[in-house]
Amino acid sequence: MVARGSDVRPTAGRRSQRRNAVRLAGLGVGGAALLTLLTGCDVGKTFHGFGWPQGGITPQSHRMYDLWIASTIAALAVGVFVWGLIFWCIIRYRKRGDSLPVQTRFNMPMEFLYTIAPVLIVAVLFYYTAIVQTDVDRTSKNPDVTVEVVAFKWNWQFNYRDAIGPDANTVASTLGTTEVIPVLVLPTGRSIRFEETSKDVIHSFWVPELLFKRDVFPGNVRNVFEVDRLTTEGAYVGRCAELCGTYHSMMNFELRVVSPAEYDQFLAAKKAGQSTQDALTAIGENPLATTTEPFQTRRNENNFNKTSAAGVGS
Ligand SMILES: [Cu+2]
Repeated sequence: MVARGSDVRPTAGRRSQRRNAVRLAGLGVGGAALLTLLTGCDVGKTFHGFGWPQGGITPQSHRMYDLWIASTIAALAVGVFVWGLIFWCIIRYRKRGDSLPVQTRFNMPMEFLYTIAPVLIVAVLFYYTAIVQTDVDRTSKNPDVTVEVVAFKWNWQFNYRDAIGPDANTVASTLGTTEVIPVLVLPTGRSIRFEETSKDVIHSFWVPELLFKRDVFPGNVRNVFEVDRLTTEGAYVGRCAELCGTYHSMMNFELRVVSPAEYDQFLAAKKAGQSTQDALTAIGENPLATTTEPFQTRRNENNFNKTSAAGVGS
């Protein structure tokens, strides 16, 4: 029969336990110091958002970003702790002889700890995820601005509406064409509701700076989302993020964020019958998109579908 290690070297075992306790305490203090150091600076900025895009222009985008950073730090803390335990065990308990080490099976506190701890971690992550998700998905009955986003192959139409829902009236509209990128003008500081619908296939409305995109469905579907406000004036490229056909990658638009006064002036000019370009010029903005340009298909009767064109003509 093989003697248990603790039977052979009782005092050595107790010394070893004390050393382990000291090391664990050291690890805890070190981890706490590291966390303090990391939270003392802008962790997200230091580590480039841990892969999450930075520079969001809505409160919702910042809440999603904060959730990501906090989740990543929590995951890293757990990861470093587990990696530490693995390497410590590999080195500390490597084989030194034929005698069995101290056996720790059925250690109830330990078993309890590694069952409860993961459940707690998942519960906390779930709690904060549910809160942020509910917040991002929240819509209201009286947004300050409602814009209907109509997608079609392969461009966009933006309708400024006088109320929410499919029965509201369009008071002004901007339509993208092959020659002109559609510019969606919206104000800072006001709540904005986007109501999306498609004329043909599934598209996806995406402005990277919103850190959010949502599919645009055809049929009797209005996909709706809201932002509390846009925080930063400027020009932001918008894209279709759902593979919708041949020129999907060229289906760009521009979001132009202006001051509320300029927005009111722009909308008044549009209501008076001015083109989007003239209305943009009237508020001192560049009349054409500055972040992207129309895609030249270079299609004409000489290089596109020659055979059938010849057939039709004859
Ligand atoms: Cu598309």
